[in-house]
Amino acid sequence: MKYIVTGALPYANGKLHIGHVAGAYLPADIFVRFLRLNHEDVIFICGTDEHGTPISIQADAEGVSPQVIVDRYHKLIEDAFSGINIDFDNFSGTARPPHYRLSQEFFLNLYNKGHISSKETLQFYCEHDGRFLADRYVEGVCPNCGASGARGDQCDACGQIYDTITLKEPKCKLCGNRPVIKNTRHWFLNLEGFTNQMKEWLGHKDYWKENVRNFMLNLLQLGLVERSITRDIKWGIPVPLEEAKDKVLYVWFEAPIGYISSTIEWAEKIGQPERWKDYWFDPDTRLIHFIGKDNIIFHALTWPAVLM
Ligand code: B3M
Ligand code: ZN
Repeated sequence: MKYIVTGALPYANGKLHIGHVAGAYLPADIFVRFLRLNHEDVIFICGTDEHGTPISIQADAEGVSPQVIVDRYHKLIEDAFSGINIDFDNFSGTARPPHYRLSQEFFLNLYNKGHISSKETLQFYCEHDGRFLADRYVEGVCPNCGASGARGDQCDACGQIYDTITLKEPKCKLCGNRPVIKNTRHWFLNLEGFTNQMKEWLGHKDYWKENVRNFMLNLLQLGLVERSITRDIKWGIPVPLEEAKDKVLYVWFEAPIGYISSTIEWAEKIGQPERWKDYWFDPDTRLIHFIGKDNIIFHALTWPAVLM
């Protein structure tokens, strides 16, 4: 049996801390060592997550470009992992050109198959800063559980994702002002179309942790909806459509594709450029993701749908 084991790609916006290690990486490392002791065929894949508002907010705060932040923390994180003997087969980063190309290919593929559509949406816009407030640029009270400190794209307290403008008491992260609501076009992944496949797939996951499985079953019961996968920010992978020139792909759409682009980089480094396909294209390969609890929805819903 072949195994692809991944550790969630840490954002390149700060140092690695003990919580990261205890949460996702030490368990993954133990699992990989166990598999290897049993002579299993396993690759252990990771890298840094280098896009999205976590990176651009840090860059804004320091008054440098996002690439400066990415380069600095990629190195620090990689060194920290080797310092504690967590040895990935490959440790890549999502701001590298091959990852751009692969992510755009995924987008176009889904688009051409009719799984992506666009529509005008309402988004928070800060008149003081003159920008749309994507994801972490806006904070407020979670429309689902009422926790404060919820962001535009997700609440870390309950793990839910929601329509940004449903966030209560919104405040611009940059200036603290209350944003207004403005129109802008975005592209959406139509998850409804994957309902039956997701049900069937989830039905076999009786070995998942109960909280993860219940969270997912509950989502299915509520009904899968479309999720926006583009953003009005500058730092990111351009949406590969003429009519979306000024938009980038949502970080949570492209970051998991980093598991594949990191494996491709590995195959190239070992001089067998086609070797990644042995893992990713073999239907018997077991793909095991080690993640934090606020990453559940993206690894158990959107990413599997994209792979389907
Ligand atoms: N960077 C979230 C996090 O660090 C995110 C994981 C991506 S895995 C594809 O919490
Ligand atoms: Zn919440």
